[in-house]
Amino acid sequence: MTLEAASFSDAYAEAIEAYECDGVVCLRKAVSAEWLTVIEQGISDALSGGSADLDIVQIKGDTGRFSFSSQAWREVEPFRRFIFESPLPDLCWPFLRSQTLTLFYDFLLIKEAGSNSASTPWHQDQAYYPLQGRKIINCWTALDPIPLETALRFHRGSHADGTIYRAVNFADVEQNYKHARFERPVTPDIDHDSDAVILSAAMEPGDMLIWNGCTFHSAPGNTLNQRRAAFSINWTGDDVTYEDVPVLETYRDPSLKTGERIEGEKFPLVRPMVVTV
Ligand SMILES: O=C(O)CCC(=O)C(=O)O
Repeated sequence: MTLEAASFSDAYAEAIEAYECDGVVCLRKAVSAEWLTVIEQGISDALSGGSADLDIVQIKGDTGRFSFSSQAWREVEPFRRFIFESPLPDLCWPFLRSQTLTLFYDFLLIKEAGSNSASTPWHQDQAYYPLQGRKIINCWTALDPIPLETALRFHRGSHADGTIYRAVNFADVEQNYKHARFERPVTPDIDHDSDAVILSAAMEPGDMLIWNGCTFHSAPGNTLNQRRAAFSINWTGDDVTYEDVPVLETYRDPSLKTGERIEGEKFPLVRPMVVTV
């Protein structure tokens, strides 16, 4: 699934095809060193009180913590700059094959060295969202070298039929997720499915994974002696509508009704730009 960025313009169409076929693609050197510095400034701001929605978790027995924050762009200026002023929107937009590009939310995830237990179970992002539609992507930029031991894993092609499975509880997969929708099928046992093809790629800072909201993925904890951080942006396209169901506050906009397009103050339309005269 990896793609070297050497002849980027030729490879771009192939990357979109790979994304559509596999449900995930890795773009090498997608974010420049200058923009990575801006993101690091955002992390520093977020961790020093700039982001209200910041969780810092220390699991018993681990030496390192893991931290995560979503919708921080609303308060953290460097994140806002990266999302709205960098080449990022134009890089991501074609993957949606959409007339529009809407920012759903940003997500910062830092697994410190020794956050061994901070694993991420198999899940589909869209299982947690109050959204209907197929044009939903997660664009996940590595901020540190990420070797295969701590890399994300993807079940190739698992996005293809658009089935949304029941959301799992990240803290304990044996327990029900608090907003689980019991009418949905349970998450398949991918680790014991001999037909499942698992894609994974070691990454360098600035490499970006793009995956579909229905693609199953998981990740191990960080057993290494180095930080493993990523900043991801979740975008939606022109077929996506809101569904007024119980979800986490970060994904909710109480001003929206079921069936409405999700653009608004919380989920801004980024392309095409709205020009006011
Ligand atoms: O990097 C990880 O450990 C998990 C990331 C993830 O699953 C996500 O952002 O949806």
